[in-house]
Amino acid sequence: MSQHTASEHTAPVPVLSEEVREALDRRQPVVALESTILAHGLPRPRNLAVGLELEELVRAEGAVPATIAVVDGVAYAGLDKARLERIAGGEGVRKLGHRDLAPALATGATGATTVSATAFLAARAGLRVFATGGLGGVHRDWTRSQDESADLALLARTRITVVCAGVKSILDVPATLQRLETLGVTVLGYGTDRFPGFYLADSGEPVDWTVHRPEEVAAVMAAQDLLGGAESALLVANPVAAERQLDPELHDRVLAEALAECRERGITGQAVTPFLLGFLVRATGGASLEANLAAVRGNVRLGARIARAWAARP
Ligand code: PSU
Ligand code: MN
Repeated sequence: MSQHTASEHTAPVPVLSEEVREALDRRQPVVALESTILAHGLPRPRNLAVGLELEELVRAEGAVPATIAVVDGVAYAGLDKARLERIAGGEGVRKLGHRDLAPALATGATGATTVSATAFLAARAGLRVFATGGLGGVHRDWTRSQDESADLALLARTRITVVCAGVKSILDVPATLQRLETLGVTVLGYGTDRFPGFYLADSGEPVDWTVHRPEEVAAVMAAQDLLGGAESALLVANPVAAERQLDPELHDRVLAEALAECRERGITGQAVTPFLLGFLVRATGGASLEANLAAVRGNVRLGARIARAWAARP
């Protein structure tokens, strides 16, 4: 019987950076960061600067960053600068959801990980806190297109805490919240009883539970473990600061224009999100990008504080 021991196929999944491994060994706080937002969600070359800045924000809060991506068929938690540059460079960098990980590893592909792939790899590495911008969700027109991000189903079966600013208003927000309820994913509003609207502090939808401090989030995480059973995630919905949100009137107007243009041009499937996001950036003169970045920075800072509270538990 032959044995297959090619080293690239026996690397641990994910490979941890030195810094991340040491922090985990010492029970120090670590925050997982997503890479799709860098490779496919932000314009180049600013994306690389943002990637480095987010890692620095985590460190400034006393935690260790673990940016997650697949480079040359190897999954990493904690990227060195060269690998972060590969991911931010864009050329040949695929978008990898959870289901894409196996073929990416098997074929030596390079790709940025979405929330579903990042949450999966982070949990596998023993990380408990993950900060991102917005989750994928249920798309408008979903009754016809059946377009619903794999993020939701993956979070229903993965024990991780995800800090996000809600879901983008280009999605069907009430339907996304309903699906999270059906799937049994717990949602906490951070300092708010409203579900945030990514670019906006308030999507117009309520949330059932409100917390105000990182220690309260850590207490809910501990209670999840105490309950046991289904390995669902915990969503911490953290609104962008009101003074940094996109002007709601401008938001509603350009969103309606973007959706109409998308329909007219017959854009569908994978192309919808990049088209709408690009349209919003142009139509708001870059203001949507600034609100987007403000939301992500706030989530990363809060993620680090939650990771600290979690690491400090008795
Ligand atoms: N929200 C953002 N920017 C992004 C994404 C979401 O503000 O780049 C990315 C995330 O990686 C998310 C993914 O997991 O889009 C969802 O993609 P899809 O709908 O194809 O599952
Ligand atoms: Mn989709």
